[in-house]
Amino acid sequence: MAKVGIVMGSDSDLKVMSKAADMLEELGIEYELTIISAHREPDELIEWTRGAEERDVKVIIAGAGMAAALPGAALFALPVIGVPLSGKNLDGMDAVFSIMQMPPGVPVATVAIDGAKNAAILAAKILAAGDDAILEKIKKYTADMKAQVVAKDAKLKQVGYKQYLAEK
Ligand code: RP5
Repeated sequence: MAKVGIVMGSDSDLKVMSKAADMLEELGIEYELTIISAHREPDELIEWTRGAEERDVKVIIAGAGMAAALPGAALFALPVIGVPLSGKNLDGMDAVFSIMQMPPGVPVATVAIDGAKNAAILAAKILAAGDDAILEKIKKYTADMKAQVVAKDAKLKQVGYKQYLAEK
């Protein structure tokens, strides 16, 4: 079965990157979760990426902070989504620029800083192009999201902003 490969540079990234796993579980999409540091174990990263296609990984979500290196991106023929992670000193700006500024010919779809949930939804949308069941789940997720905002607005109008905030 088609799956998403989630890879991150350190276990210190796991708290944020687990949100991608949560979202994929909610959509019923298989995934694998791996820690490989591009800087500390480049050979392992290359091996993992080379084997991804054989393992039926159709999209990779790569999360990294600081000088976020995604050298494996060039080895994977299918889409790669990068999640820049907020580091300790530069609040993730370092990782954003590292991940966004891939050289011509090596595209990486970059989501927001710590945007692991959106990375999972984007991965699901990529899979949905060839999978009607996933497409229906995404449509339902989007409709549910809208319904939640509509309900919040109705409550705001009903109880007023002071009561609304007091209950929040
Ligand atoms: C990056 O360096 C990792 O993705 C992580 O965000 C950052 C710090 O790693 P640790 O020192 O916490 O292992 O490669």
